[in-house]
Amino acid sequence: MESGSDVQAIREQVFAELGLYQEVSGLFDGGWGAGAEGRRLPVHSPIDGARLADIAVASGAEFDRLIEQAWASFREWSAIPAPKRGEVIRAIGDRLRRNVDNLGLLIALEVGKTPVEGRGEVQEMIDICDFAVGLSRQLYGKTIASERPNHRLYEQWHPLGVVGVITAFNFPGAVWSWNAFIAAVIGNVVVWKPSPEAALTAVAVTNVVNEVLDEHGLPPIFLLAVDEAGEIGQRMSRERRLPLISFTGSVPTGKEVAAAVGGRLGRTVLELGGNNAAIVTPDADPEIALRGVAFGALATAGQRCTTTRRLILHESLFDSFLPSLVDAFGAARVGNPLEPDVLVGPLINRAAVESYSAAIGGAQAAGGTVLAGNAVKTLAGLEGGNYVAPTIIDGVAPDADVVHTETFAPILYVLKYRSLDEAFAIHNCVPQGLSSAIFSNNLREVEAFLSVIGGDCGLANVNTGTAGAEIGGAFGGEKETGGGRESGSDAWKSYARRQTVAINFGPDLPLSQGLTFDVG
Ligand code: UN1
Repeated sequence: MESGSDVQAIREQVFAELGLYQEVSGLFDGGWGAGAEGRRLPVHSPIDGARLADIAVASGAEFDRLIEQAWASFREWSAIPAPKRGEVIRAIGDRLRRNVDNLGLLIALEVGKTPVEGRGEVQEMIDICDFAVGLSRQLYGKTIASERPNHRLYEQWHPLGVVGVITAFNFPGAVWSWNAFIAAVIGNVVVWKPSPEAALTAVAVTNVVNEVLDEHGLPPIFLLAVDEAGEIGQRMSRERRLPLISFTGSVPTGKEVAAAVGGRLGRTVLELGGNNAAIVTPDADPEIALRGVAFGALATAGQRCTTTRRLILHESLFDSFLPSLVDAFGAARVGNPLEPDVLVGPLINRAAVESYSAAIGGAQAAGGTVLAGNAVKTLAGLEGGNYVAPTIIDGVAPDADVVHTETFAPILYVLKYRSLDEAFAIHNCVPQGLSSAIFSNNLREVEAFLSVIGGDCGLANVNTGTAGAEIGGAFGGEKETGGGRESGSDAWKSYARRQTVAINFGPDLPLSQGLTFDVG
């Protein structure tokens, strides 16, 4: 093993740079302190199973105090003019720039991404800071022409207060930042409950961002509560002092969150499962399609919400495109992601490996043929890691249960189509609706895909894959993906309350709709 790929050596270097220890606190409410109940969350690297750290988790009482601190911070933070809040987020972006390599490596260690992808994730955090800085001067409300004389009618946007953000393991920093930095420039305070599988990154990020706030003499606005199970998340869903819960994770848990938050008429931003397809037509550029599908299916070892899970391939391409794709899957090196030429790192845990095997078994039982992969790998020196071979399965019906289920692993189902209408029907027959792609240089095919009867997802890509969205667009999807939008465009409105203001500056009281109401 090369020294640059040694988990322990990199752990030591990254821990020293980021100020992490073997034992860290998982509760930040302005200071680091947790563990009244003595519970510890062990953090293991999926690369080799090594124990990276132990995180002291928050108790219920500690969480309660944290919510009080959050509202105290809100009173101070929301009183600062938005462009000044933007300046603070700019400083946070600069601090993230300084830490881009170390945070990227920490993400690699904790969730098994390649350092390139880990760094890319931190770059997404930096990008959203830049977006949020600009937004801090663009929180526009509309002015509306009033039907009454001497009246002014306009909208203004206020922060909601304290918003809860619950994140998944696969983007342990970026997805929080899409929510947190946008919410913050509007004037909100953020309480974060990260996935137990990626809580160390959350500790490190919380440390970095609050250092900046502290240096500016500002209150803590990015609070953290790590839990090893679901208790804190459930509390957050029920907590009336959290007017918004932004949740990223599975459809079943998302339904529970929606029910609990909806039951108290709170707001949600839901980013749930994806089951994304790429349509490759005879008019596709084969090289671009090959690379786009391979990146979409294999990046982050198939553990993105945006991963390409279904390839909808024209019948004429089964003898040309498909063999090239099988070769590309076979050539993608699986292994220690810290090694330079590895493209596919480990899955997050043993349960994910079991889901991988179960899905392949289910696909075979449904008539599928394995064209590539279908192997759980034990790698020398990395026996505690969770490695699987990228898999392609042909011949399963598009409506088979296994094809409708999101399995967080590098498994691609190939589905045959003849007419474009059939391709769209296959595309839209799954319950999820996050990301979609078509590879074609045919304008008619592309525009049909982008029309109402085409793809039904929140994200539509043409000649680029389903994964790898930029932060500038609104990110999210339809159907069981939950309908939420995060990140760019006008997604910020989810974190704000709209107030329609009517001002009468005249000497009379004219009523709307021309009513008269003379009392005397
Ligand atoms: C996710 O998997 O939840 O579009 C987010 C992408 C990344 C974000 C994925 N920028 O693939």
